[in-house]
Amino acid sequence: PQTIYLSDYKPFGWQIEDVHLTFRLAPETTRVIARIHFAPNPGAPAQDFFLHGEELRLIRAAIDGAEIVPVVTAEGLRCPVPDGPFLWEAEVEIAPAANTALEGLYMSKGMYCTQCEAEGFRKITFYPDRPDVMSTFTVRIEGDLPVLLSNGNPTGAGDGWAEWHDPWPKPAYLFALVAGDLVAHSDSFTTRSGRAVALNIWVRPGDEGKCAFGMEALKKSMTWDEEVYGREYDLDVFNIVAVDDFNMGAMENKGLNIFNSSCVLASPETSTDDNFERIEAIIAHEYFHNWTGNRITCRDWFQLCLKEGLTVFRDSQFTSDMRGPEVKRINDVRDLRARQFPEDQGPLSHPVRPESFQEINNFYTATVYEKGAEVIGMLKRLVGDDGYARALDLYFERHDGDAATIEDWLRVFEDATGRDLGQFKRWYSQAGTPRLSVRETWEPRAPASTPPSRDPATQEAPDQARGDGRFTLSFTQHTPPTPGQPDKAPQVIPIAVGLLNPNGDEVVPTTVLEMTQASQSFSFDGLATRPVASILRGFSAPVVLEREQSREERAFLLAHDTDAFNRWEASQSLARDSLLSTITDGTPPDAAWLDALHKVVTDSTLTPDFRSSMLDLPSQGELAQLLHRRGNVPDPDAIWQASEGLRGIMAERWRASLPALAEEARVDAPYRPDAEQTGKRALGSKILALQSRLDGGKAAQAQFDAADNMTLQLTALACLLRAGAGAGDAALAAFHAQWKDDRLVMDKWFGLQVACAEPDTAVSVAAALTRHADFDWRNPNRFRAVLSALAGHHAAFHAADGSGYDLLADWLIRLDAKNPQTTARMCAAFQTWKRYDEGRQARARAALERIAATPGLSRDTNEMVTRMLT
Ligand code: BAL
Ligand code: ZN
Repeated sequence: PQTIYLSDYKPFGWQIEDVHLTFRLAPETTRVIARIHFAPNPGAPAQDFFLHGEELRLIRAAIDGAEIVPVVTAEGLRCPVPDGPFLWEAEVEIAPAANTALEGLYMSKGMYCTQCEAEGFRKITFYPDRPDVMSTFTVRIEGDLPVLLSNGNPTGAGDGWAEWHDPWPKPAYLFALVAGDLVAHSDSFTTRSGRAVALNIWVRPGDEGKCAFGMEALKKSMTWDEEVYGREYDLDVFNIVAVDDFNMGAMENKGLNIFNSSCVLASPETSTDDNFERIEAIIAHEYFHNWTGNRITCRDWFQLCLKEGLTVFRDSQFTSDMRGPEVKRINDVRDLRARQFPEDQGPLSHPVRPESFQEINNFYTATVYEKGAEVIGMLKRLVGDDGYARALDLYFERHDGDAATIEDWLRVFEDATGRDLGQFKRWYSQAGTPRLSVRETWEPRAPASTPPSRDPATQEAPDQARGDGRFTLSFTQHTPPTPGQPDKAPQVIPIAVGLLNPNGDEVVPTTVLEMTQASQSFSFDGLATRPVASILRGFSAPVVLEREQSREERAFLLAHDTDAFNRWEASQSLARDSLLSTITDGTPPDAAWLDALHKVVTDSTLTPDFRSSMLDLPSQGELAQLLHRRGNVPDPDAIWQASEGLRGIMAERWRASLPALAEEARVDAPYRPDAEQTGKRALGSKILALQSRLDGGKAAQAQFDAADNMTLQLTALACLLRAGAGAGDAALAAFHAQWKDDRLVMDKWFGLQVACAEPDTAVSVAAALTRHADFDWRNPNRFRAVLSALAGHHAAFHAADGSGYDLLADWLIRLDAKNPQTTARMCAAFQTWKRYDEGRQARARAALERIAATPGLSRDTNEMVTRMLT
């Protein structure tokens, strides 16, 4: 397979003035007729005229009305063209019903829909399918279906046809078409400059009752983007369509967002609080792309983080504003550690802006998205809120209508703030998670007049804490080698620090230390007593902080830190140490930590949401990661036992408080998926899980029987399944009987059984579910429900006999022939295989080699397994 390099970029030799497409829809024989005005691109080097095209049957092609016979290959076509502007015409035939890859134009339950990002448009017609070629589109759809949609504004419709015009030049990856028997949940929005926008969420009949929440989220997003970023919507209509068969979560096509139905449809009875929050965030994300992605797009796919990192950062800001910043930050860091850290620290490691790829679909990763957002968070911290606002205003002003690069992005920050971001740019080019270690020094008598070191960062304590003491933090940074990058240079690391007095007062509020060297010290002068340092507040940089800190100090921070994230982090760190001691030498859990945690969890002055987050234990994958970093070979069974044992001890130790906590978490008002109720239910579900360890599932059964919403029903079912000994059998059957006709709820039913199974049965539970009559493996949601749940069950997936690896490999091989994109993404489950013992490694390697040896393996999956085997 061909490798594509960032350094090889060259502009396309032609510009496109306009595109006219006519679609004559038929499941097996759709005709696509294209009329495109090309003109030479004066800024491009000389080149042959080449249009991408895959799986197209060319019926006819013409230039300026004269028929031609181009040279057609599996990748596209070539032909001679005139020196000046010309009209290109082509008619092709495609078969949407046979398109199981869900890229290009395909069918989902009788409905036509498209997915063109990144390179799906070339399966629709011959075209320069690259993001830096932008044009206006006029689309005519002919088909015997009631609803015919495309991008932009509607310009005409009649019996069996509709026409659309999108006045905003866009690259082909933002093209969309939908045709089906759909109903709309409609509303409207007036932008702040007075444009009336018709809003529609289009769904299959029967789902119209599940659109209200998504519509509210859309309107909130539109208002928020106006208020916070000054961005207004720019068409007369904004359409969202829900599709059951979809590889991703959603897609930001101009004016016609297409959503995986799981990411838009919601009702209290069928969706959990987590579903509601995720739907709100994804609707916001796709809407925000209208400016960060669509109006300003990417020059090439290497710049993917330009739109994705920024848009994830923007949707995180939105969720913080809607639901509270503290728990959002905690959740984002948990997610980063669970998904991005393994990627950054394993064979799939790549920079936020990769420099080469074989299949771009394999780079829609946590690194590009989530680390890309972290990089923007660091930038904002470094330049301040005002600097960030000025830079973003300049970005929109300077680059509206452009296909831009990371260089363009950084230049607006330099121009708006006067900072040199040359070194900061390494965050985009260096892969791997930096390790940041810190040493503390306390000098009780060090008058402020004597400079402590060559560093300029000396801080003065406020008056009330004045003394002669100097506290110094000495940091060292180091980024381990990653594939293709053996040596790393120091990065700019914003380290947010606060200092507390032993009595709990904050003597130095949050201060951002800017580390630029491999080793660097920062001193705080004029202190009366040795402070306790709260370092990396708010997780101010995506690094691994290696800090030797006494348990007493961490317990102190857990109790007193004014930074909510670091309060949580102090507890996580104690939890990690406690679990690691249990795993490595059987030491019982740290009682002092459990008591300190209990104090926080029962502190009713704190929000239930935060208290619930405090009850989260480090995931088993995270513990394996940590053991590996410390030079140990993780034993998944020991990790499982220690984690389960700890939960059992928490339940016993806190037995007396659980009923009162459960009562406090009870919601009496009618269901609302807002932050307040969601926080209470989250706390309640953690308490129920502990109670279930004591009562065998009695309280959970009562909750299951009484539940009037999916959050309570599903958390109760999970507790019953985990209680074992058949405690969940009746509830599982009742749940199935109640929801067997709701495909999204049935995805939960499939996934939960695997997630809640004991390690020694989870693989057989998953295997049995793949034989269930409702296991439609061609549907990505159903496939993921079972097999991602297996991959996420640490002890089961890494079963010593290799059965977890084998089952996943069997299914990936089968799916690859139909849907390479989803297969390749799910291959990443194997990325940590080299951490484990020799037996497990041999079995994982065998599974990967079996996938690699599959005849006809897709380019997508081949690239992933090759990177993991190298
Ligand atoms: N652009 C692909 C889907 C998303 O990130 O919104
Ligand atoms: Zn996105």
